[in-house]
Order: sequence, then C-alpha cells, then structure tokens
Amino acid sequence: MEDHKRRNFLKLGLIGAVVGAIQPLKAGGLFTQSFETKIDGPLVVSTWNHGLAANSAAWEILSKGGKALDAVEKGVRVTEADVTNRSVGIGGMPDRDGHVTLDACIMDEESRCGAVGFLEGIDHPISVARAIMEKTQHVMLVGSGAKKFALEQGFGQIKTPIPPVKEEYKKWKKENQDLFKKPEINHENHDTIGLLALDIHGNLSGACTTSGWAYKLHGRLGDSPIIGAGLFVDNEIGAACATGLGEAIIRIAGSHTVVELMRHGHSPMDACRLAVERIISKHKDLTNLQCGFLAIDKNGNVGAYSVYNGFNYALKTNKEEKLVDAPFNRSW
Ligand code: SD4
Repeated sequence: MEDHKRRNFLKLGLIGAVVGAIQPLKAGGLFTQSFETKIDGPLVVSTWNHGLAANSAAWEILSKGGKALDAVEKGVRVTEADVTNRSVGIGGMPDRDGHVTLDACIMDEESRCGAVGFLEGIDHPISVARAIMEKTQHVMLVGSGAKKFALEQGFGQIKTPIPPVKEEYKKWKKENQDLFKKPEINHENHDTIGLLALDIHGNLSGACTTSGWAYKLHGRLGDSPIIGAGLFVDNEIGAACATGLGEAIIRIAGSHTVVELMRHGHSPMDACRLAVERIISKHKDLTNLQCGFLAIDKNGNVGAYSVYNGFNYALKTNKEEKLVDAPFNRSW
C-alpha cells in the first residue's frame, strides 16, 4: 500500500450505508495458519515501522534475560522520546484546541496494570502508567490528577506542541474553521505504538502509548489507555494490542477479545482476524475505518490482522529482525 494510505490509517468516513461485503462470523472460526510465525526464545513485536527502534531497545533487556515488563517500557519510551514522531509522545499532534494530550497503558504477567489518559506536558506517559500500577492502588489516572501524580513522582516536564507541530496546527486551524462550529470528529494520521514481549522466563507483558487522533475533541480518550481495548495480557494465554480507530476498538473490547479468542483455541492470527471481523460486523460504514490487532501467545506464536491493507508490525527474535505486513480483510 502506498505510504500516504498507510499514514492515513485513521481517516474515517461518516457512518452511513450498509456494506454488503461483510463476512458473517463463522462459529468456531477458521484456523488459518498462514502469515503466522512461531518463535522459540524471547520475542518482541510492535506496531508499525517505529516498532523497529522500540524492539531494539526492548531487546537489550530481553536478550540479557530481563523481564518482559522492563522490556516493554524501555521499548516504547524510545518512540515517546522521538521528536519526529507525530503520533506518540513528545512530537505528538495536538487536539482541536491545540493541546497535546497523551494516553498510555501497561500490563504485566501478574495481570497488574496501569494506565494514564489525557496527560499533558509530561515526557514519558508509559512510565507514568507503570508508576500508577506500582505505586498506587489504582489502575488509571487522567488529566490534571495524572499530571499532579507524575510531577510528585519526579517525571520530567515537556512543552508541547513542539514548534514544528505548533506551526502545522496553526495552518490546520486556519483551513478547518468549520470544524469548530460542529463537534464532528476529524480524522487525521495516526499510528500508535503497541508493543508485546515474551521473556526468557516465559512471561508476557505489553505496553501501548499514543497522542491519539490529531485534532480530536479536547478531552477525548481513545482505546490506547484502556486495558482490554488498546492492550490486554493474560500470562496463561497471550497478549494483544490494537491500533486504529479507537472508538471501534473500544466497542468490542478489542484486545481482550483477541486474548479470549486465543483462550478458546484460536491462533493469534485467527484471533486477530475474528476481532477484526467483529468490528466489521458492528459498523455499517467501513469507509476508511481502519483497525489492526497484533497478538502473541504463550508459546511464541505471532499473528496480526487488520480491516484494510497497510498495517504492519516489527518483530525481533534471536534469529531475525523484520517488518511484517499483516493480512487484512479488504483493500483500500
Ligand atoms: C486512538 N488507537 O487514539 C489510537 C490511535 C491509533 O494508529 O492507534 N492509531 O484511537
């Protein structure tokens, strides 16, 4: 798929006409094994091209026998710190009011989880999510409360949007005045990072972090900070993460659904495919409604699937490091 299409991953059309090509879900599903990879040893996978650099950082921990939890945090911190990345962390795009609000969550092998949403001006949301998990009795903090907690914990402050993003925002605002008159969702480029790891001890963890949709309504949370939607880990079964239109992913509790499908015997790819098919069955208009899932199971099998072509993921093992194009339901 051409690059502009990939980057336009989240351009969504309005919900309207019924799409005829929806395949009914087959009870039990099809166990299609193609596109699937079985890995021995530690393993890390993550969404999109930016996953390559994140995987390398995670690998520094996994290859030394470290914990999956440490690996997933270290991995996505690379993406969060990348000022050239417009969809995650410091370089993220703002909401409609010009605020960069960050969402992240993390989950480990003991089903401990932490999440942060609508966080502004703090450099590493994934580490804030981990601190919420480890230092509080809560799972999720949002907005000013999350920021207060992060500052108390000594997290670094950042000034966002960074200058080139601010310039882009000003231009966008001038060209999209009518969007301010009605609370319609605007769908711009977006590529979240979800990263899943299996360590040498056989334990799974996952992390997910994003700046969400560019020019979203102020206050909007997507799937990425929601445990069960953007990310889910069950150490007995597997782990899954999501990218794409967060609202559609939340509607089917996407990542949890993928893990539950694996629990019922589906391979990671099949579980991702069935979750995508469920999204398709719940939405009347799929015009540009892109969502993708990435999953690994306890045995090191990897799978992914998306509504439209163009979703890819990065994979790193003892033997290889590569980008893989995910199979999909339909072409743009
Ligand atoms: C969101 N799911 O905020 C995120 C965006 C994303 O690839 O994943 N883009 O809805």
